[in-house]
Amino acid sequence: MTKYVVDSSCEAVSYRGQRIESAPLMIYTDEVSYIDDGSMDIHNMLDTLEDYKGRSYTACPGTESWLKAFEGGDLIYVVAMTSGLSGTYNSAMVAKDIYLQEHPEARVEVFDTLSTGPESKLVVEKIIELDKSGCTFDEVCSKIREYMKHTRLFFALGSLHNMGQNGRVNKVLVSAIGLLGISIIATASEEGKVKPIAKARGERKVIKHILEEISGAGYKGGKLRISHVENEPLAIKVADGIRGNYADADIEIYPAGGLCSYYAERGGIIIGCETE
Ligand code: X90
Repeated sequence: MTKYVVDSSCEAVSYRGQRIESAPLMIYTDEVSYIDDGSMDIHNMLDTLEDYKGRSYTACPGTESWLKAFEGGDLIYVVAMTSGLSGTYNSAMVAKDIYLQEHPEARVEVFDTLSTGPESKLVVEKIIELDKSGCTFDEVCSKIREYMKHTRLFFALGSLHNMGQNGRVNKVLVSAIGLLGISIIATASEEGKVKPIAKARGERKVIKHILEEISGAGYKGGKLRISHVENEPLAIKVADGIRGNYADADIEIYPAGGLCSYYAERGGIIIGCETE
């Protein structure tokens, strides 16, 4: 059996009727914990953590979660979020070794997307498309490595509090964001880390920056995926802006999952797109 496996930051459970296995990350404080398995109450988590005075943390999927997702597979494609910010990829590689010892005939390929969210989603969608189109396992793997050179991630966040407290961005950057309605527009760097592009005050400027970045990156009307943290209006405005230039753009908008909601925080949007 062929299996398509992602971590929960990828926010994908199925594609064109094909089931996708998801290994959950976790968000926790000293008092509560949330497992990002599709059943968690994201709205409640955002409220709870907003009022919470102590620290909060996240944890990548453990090897057991990956092994459970691999179970029964003999051709297994794994899409893992950026190794530049998370242990997710490493943990998947450990699980791969264990799985192959028990199933030496199986094939397991783990992709480090050096990204997350909607860009990882584009990758798993492409894996499924290629696999269903009759490519061999090795062909899918080499085409995916090429495909990942032609996708990008952009995001606009109104707060970097949770990224800062977990050491995922420079502290100096954190303090300026959120004050006076200032958002940060950023991208995933080539090393899979947060690379700031601009600060902008007000939604109109945020949209302008995002549209400029997307077109500057070489987006030409292909696939574009937007996940948002309780901010569908902003996602729709960005999509409308894109459709102004590319009426037939393949765009999907959806609420962010638990892990991305925690880090992107209320109001944030994350965009993955294909580039030429
Ligand atoms: O605990 C863990 O291993 C998870 C750590 C995840 C850290 C970053 C998650 C970011 C989620 C926010 C915007 C996208 C930033 C991506 C830059 C590569 C979404």
